Amino acid sequence: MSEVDQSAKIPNNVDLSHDQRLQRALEHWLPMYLEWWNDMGPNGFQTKDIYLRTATSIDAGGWAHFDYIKMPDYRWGIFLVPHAPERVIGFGDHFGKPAWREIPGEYRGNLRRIIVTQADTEPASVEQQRYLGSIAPSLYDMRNLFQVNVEEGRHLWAMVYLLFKFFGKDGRDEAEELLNRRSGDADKPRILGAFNQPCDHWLSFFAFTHFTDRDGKYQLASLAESGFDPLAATCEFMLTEEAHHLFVGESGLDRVVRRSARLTRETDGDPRSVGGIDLDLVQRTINYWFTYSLDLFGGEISTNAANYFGEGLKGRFKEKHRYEDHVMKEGGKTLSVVKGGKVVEEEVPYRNAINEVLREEYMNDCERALRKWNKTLDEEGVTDIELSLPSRRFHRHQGIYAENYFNPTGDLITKEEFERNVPKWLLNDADKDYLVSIMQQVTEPGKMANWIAAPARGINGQPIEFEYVRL
Ligand code: BYC
Ligand code: FE
Ligand code: FE
Repeated sequence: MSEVDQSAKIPNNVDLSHDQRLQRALEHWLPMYLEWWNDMGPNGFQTKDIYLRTATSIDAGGWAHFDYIKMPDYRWGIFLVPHAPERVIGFGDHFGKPAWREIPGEYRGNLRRIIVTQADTEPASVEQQRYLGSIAPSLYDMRNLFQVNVEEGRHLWAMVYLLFKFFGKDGRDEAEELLNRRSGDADKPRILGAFNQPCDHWLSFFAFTHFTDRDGKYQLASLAESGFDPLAATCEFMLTEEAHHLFVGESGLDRVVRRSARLTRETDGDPRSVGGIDLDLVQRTINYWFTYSLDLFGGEISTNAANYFGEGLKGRFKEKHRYEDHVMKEGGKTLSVVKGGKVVEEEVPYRNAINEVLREEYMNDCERALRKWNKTLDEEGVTDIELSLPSRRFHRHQGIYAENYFNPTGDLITKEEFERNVPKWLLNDADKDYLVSIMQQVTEPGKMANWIAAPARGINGQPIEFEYVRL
């Protein structure tokens, strides 16, 4: 692994200049990527100066540089965290053997699938968020949106690098397809469900960056354990950027909760009368994005997942530190399954339940955030309302619960009962209309829309009233 080459057309620390074929291939893809960015990236702000951070190094301390730039001039680069040459595979059937620097032939198909699936989510999220700039609640928030967008673009680069370097013609074809699929398109949709759902307002944006980017954190962390070392190294660096996306989501929802609580109190329970957001609507948004994000972990019982683990391709969250047995050939995991119209416990072989192991890590993390938001409600003097996460069985489209209907508490119900309650349980069209009606762009530095509280502090030590976007 060499130093970061900043002068190159594509900044990188993978010695691109010594691999002419790969460099040419990526430079050939660059204009196609830019065309996609201009068509599908943030709408209406491409010529504005935005106060953005750019990854410039892999040093934990000073890895990013902040400055005003125009988004299309962002330096999308390729950065891998350097790994010791003696790194070994940390789990599965090859536990303890040297990590792979090249693709093991027998796992080429599975690795390609994992990498393409990961890659596909990155541009999808940019597409989903492309109209949010023009209804941003502040310049601070607008800047954060664009920061997330350029970094998701970089995450696409991270995956496309792997496709070009290790998968030959197949990789080049996949890289082009990544720019051809479109979020929500009936004919060529993005691969995973959540990435085809609309994200038309900032409540969804914050819930998406909180819940859906958080799936990203857990998936990337499991891939950072991979025995295929280049995948591990690139995912490890992506996690550095991901922390900010999660901050945007979690703190954004916290600010909405704070403001909603205050307005609820001030208006005697009718925050909508002053253009605020009621806490029921916040709850429906949580229910919606949390459940679509649960689907992103795949089926509870999955041979794909068992294979990925056994083959050493995809580990568990913090595999080394949180687990003792890294092979897990024996043993099982108890799941709640639906049998004969009832929810009953059943043990399944552990490796087959590995998606559920990761999903549970994720759910605990989501619970932590819920406790924080409920504390915020408390601080604002709202004590009769609590936000909560719905059951993992509620509103699922993947896995063993997808065939049945459940209420948010996780009890089996009929289809009719479910459908009757959808407007109460899930973000819906009327909610969308209301939210879009109250979200008008706020352009005065430091000022916030009425439906959201100010953040605790600005970005990179700048004050909140800093001009984060020069309009
Ligand atoms: N929607 O064995 P199963 C991020 C498919 S987010 C649609 O149950 P498996 C980001 C599955 O593909 C992180 N289809 O699941 C966040 C399979 O299809 P085929 C993204 C789904 O394979 C915000 C079938 O159902 N990274 O980075 O064990 C902004 C049966 O699959 C869904 C990754 O996902 C779904 N939700 O696990 C920007 C990591 N779920 O083969 C970025 C790589 C499953 O029958 N991906 N299916 O056609 C993986 O590790 C796995 O593919 C999954 C699925 C965990 C997603
Ligand atoms: Fe990402
Ligand atoms: Fe992200």
